[in-house]
Amino acid sequence: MQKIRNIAVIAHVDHGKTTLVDGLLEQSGTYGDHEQHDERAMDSNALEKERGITILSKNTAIRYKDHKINIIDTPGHADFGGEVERVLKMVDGVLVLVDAYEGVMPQTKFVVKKMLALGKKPIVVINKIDKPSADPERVVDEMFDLFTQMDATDDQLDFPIIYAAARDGIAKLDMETEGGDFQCIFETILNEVPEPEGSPDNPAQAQVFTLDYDNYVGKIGISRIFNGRIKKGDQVKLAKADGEFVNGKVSKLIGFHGLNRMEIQEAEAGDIVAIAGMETVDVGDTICDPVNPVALDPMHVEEPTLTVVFSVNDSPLAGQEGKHVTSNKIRERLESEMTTNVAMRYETVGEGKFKVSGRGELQITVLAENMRREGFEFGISRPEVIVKEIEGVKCEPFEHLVIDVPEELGGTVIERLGKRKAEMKSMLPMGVGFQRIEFEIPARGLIGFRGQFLTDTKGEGVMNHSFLEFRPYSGTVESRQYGALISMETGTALAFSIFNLQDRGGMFIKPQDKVYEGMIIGEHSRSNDLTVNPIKGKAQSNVRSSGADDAIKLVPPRDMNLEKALEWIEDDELLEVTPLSVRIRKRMLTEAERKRASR
Ligand SMILES: Nc1nc2c(ncn2[C@@H]2O[C@H](COP(=O)(O)OP(=O)(O)OP(=O)(O)O)[C@@H](O)[C@H]2O)c(=O)[nH]1
Ligand SMILES: [Mg+2]
Repeated sequence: MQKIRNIAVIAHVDHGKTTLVDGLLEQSGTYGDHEQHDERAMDSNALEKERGITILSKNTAIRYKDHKINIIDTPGHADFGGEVERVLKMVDGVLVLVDAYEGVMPQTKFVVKKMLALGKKPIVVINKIDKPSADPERVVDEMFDLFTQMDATDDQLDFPIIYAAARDGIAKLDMETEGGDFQCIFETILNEVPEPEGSPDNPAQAQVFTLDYDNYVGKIGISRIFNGRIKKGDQVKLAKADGEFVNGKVSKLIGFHGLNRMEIQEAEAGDIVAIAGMETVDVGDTICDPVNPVALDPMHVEEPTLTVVFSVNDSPLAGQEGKHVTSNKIRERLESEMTTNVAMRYETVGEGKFKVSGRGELQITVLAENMRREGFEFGISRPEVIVKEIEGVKCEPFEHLVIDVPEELGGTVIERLGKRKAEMKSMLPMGVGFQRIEFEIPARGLIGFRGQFLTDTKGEGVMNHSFLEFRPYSGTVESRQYGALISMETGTALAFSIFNLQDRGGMFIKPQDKVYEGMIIGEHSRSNDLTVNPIKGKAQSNVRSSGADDAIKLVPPRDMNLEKALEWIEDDELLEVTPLSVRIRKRMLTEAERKRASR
């Protein structure tokens, strides 16, 4: 029988998980001699590379001495937290990373809580000790406190600590050691992480924790084998969440090694492999022995907390930039997304309208961003939190929010958040001249807050939040303070008009941009909406209509990317997303319609 260790790497966003996995691959000699690989090699899809964040958890395997170590890299962003919880069930130990300066952050708490509750053995890695502001001792204390608060068992509390600068390939067991490499991480994994339970001689049981799709073999379930053996060609029974058993056949078995996947003939208890051949496979299903099928405990899938409506683009510019624009195409695309993405749901809510639910704005914008890259054009409405009734009480999602701000700005931010129904929980000095303030806030109050926060703190503030729980509805929260500047005309924006409108607020457009009646071209500096004309040229004579008109000095437009725009819009507004543009518009395009509706 193979000697195996299964671990997950968990942490708050950006604390260095994927970078650490790079080092584990590198220093175990897993890469072939001439194998090319990027930095943060596990962040393999285009959006992940571009944004420098992990969106999907991914697994790899390395060899160290006579052991195989299966490693699952997880996303740190709160929107993908549900994924972490599933991954944790598949492993026997975890590397919990924490930034040596930032310390315990909201998602650190979230993942530690889940990990402790599932009884996993933690190894704490204090990462980024190279940072000049690093304070590893303080962070170790924070971790102890956190573990204690969260009722860690004595064994869990007795966690080994590794100090690392993952980016530089350095790791050591105490801060006094000079240099140091990842040997100590490998050794700690072998010594501390329990070997997998279960036996290859029992009837087969493997549980699916991630889905993948391949054009040739179809749906693939990445699974941990808890018992027995699975061979290519095996007849199996698939135990579904509802208790039903479905017959299936293993058409292909895929093993992992470094960045490669290869076909294998057989795998046994303890290992993590990809299994193809079952079109109906879902996350949480157990692939069982056909004669003696016993399902494993179903997996808890986190419920969505946020919804938006995707709709067919019906703006005057519809169909000009994208290739997939119809309701059918959008529905098919959403349908296919939901077959592999268990954290999201969708339903048809009207002609060409689809309600898409997920864990947060990032999760929804990642889907939207992927769609526009594939050539889709569509509208998106303002995000709404999901309100649900619990024991007869109307409840909404609450978040744990942590902000780091320059001391002198703390007051401003506290006041702003107060209006959004946030409750302050603690305030501590943090590094030189900074404060860390923690809040609990309805998720609703956070929608649109980030833009405001960055303006208030001149970009110096850092905010992080993660889902806490559903709590009783907290009443109205303050929303956007400023009105919209709305175009009254359809045509091409001119530098001359933009110049004249600059005093009215911040512009979202530049000269030569196409505009239409009802499109929002900027944020008004007052609270009401204002209808304006962005296409008016200077009366007659010498105005050159292009932006090259050098007599005119224009403030650069505010960059309203998908995320910012989605945070910004109100209920009576929509985003128009195409492969080339993100435009903001009023749902009702003419002023007459809007007036009528507001009466
Ligand atoms: N100074 C310093 N920076 C590091 C270290 N390790 C990682 N980083 C940097 O931290 C940033 C985030 O690293 P990632 O490995 O993507 O972090 P992550 O935890 O995988 O992030 P998510 O998957 O998005 O949650 C990158 O810019 C890394 O280069 C380190 O030891 N020291
Ligand atoms: Mg990562």
